Amino acid sequence: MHHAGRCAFLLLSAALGGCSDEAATPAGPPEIFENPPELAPNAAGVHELRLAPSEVKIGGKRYCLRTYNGSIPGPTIRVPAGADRKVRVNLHNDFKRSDYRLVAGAANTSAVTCHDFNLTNLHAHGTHVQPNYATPAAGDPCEGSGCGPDARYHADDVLHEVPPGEMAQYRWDLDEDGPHHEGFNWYHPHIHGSTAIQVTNGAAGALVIEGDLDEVPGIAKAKERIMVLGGVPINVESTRPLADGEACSEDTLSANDFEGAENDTKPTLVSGKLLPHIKTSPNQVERLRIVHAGTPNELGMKLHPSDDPTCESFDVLHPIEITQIARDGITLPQFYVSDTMWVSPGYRIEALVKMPAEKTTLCLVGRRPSDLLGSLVAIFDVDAENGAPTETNMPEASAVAALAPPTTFMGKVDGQMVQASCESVDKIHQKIALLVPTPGEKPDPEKPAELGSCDPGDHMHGIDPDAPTCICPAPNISCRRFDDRRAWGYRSDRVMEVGTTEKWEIRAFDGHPFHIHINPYLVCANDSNKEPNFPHWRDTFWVQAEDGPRQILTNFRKFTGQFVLHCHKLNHEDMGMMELVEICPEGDTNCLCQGTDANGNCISQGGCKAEDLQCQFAKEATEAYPLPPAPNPALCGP
Ligand SMILES: [Cu+2]
Repeated sequence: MHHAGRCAFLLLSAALGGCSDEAATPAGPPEIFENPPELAPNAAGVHELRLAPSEVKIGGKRYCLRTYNGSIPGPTIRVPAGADRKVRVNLHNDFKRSDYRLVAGAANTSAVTCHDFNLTNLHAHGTHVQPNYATPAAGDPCEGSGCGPDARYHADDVLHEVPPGEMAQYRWDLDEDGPHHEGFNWYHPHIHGSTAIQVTNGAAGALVIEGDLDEVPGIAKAKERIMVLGGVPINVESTRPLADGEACSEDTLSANDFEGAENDTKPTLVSGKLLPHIKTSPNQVERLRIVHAGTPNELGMKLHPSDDPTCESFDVLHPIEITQIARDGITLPQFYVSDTMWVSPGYRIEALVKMPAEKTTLCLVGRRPSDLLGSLVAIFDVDAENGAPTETNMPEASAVAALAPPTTFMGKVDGQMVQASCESVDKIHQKIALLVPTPGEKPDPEKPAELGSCDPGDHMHGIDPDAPTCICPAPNISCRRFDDRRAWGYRSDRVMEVGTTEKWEIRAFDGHPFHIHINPYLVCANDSNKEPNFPHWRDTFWVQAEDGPRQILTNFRKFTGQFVLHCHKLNHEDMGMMELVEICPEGDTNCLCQGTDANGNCISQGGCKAEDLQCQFAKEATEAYPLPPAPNPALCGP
């Protein structure tokens, strides 16, 4: 066996030794992994979620964080199998007042904005439901406070805002467009500018939608582990644990600085615990249900055997094979077997691992760009003393594949109903570039020396008359920021007709997890070194520069309205790496506009307002990407 010490580095290209961050190593006895508590609905069938400052212990220290129901992660919402399921959630914002803070990125072309870190709302990530309001159900109007117009519930409405002291009533009608795919999803706040701070405080929880997959032999009795990976910035200078005797309140929040949300060296918490031990038995089939509820970096996770119970050293050359059966809450059409699980922010991975037959230790190690040697994330204690295994057989691949949604489907492509698949649709309907860099010199706008409180009156989020035309702000989608598009008064950034299928090409500078709400999309065959290469359905996937353009097939089913697509590095999203998407009713040509110009004329897909020169440069820069756009003296001067 080849062993590596905690901070050893083996000079073998394939063998990076383990190295756990001593600063993040918990003091005292090891923590034992537990699934997060489950949130039972109240007598009226409502799940009550309260966002509030709460005292939480991490690694033996007390922190005051924004949490759901007092714990990190938030409680699991589990929806049993069934038909016509309507999941009700009342979200209470138990903060008392606003807390405006600066949001600014490290890149010197990033704008400085001011957002209320205590403003919130709720996103049901992975659900296919109405994007704005739930369809009225006879005899079940929304009553009391927190309802939308016409006594309607909010559905997966991330454009709604819930200020301090207020609440909102959500209802996710899972089976409105046919039986909802079963799988592992999650919920979290989604307020532009304040998402990263709230989620990296631990405000996120699992949303389990049950179904036929849960009955498959080999899965039904496997040990279910709900692993919400979070990154509270306990390693960052601006994060302040509670002092002895200090109470947690909205005046003593521990992690309240965007710098912490952006930090890429945060230790990875597993369902709120630092380096927990997972007690299991020889031959046990483990069902790992993993969500990356942190930001910004992807994690390459491996399971290394060790013969020392604390993983001081482990066998780097022989990681255990991991069988992935679902991604993003959707069953895969075939098993994806790999020794590495690449988990990006927003991802869900459902994986099965059969534990070794003998008493041993398995070390779950995560690697990321800022931590190539990797850090221990969790330890599996495999020991017969933990009881008899509940399942020792893996499921049949065919039994799982039979439950995967088909990768060929009836779709309306360019006005024709066809058998749509990645192969059958050739035309690229839209191109999206994640973070277009600006060619040549970058400006260095005045940056605050440190982040902190701000006055929203000083940051009106309007059009900046001094903004240079031929610069792509950082970060951006197709060279534009969400905030700038709103300031210019575009109603939406991308408009599609309901029931249509389009092929999109996504490119990235650097690497970014691309997420669309409401409708999953088909990721086409590819040669990624991190992901399944066969076509499969996703709602978030990592696009990196070295892979070149990646193709997806969209399928905007059933629901009309507005929602968003964005980078799931939540700090990027908060800085403007997001677009407003609108799905229009069939034949509604007035809707198929991004907005109207000064004369009331429709601005069609990809168009710009005449006076919006930045939009015109952005279009040229996106079309040319990855090359720089051709010089355009009319826009950019000589
Ligand atoms: Cu990004």
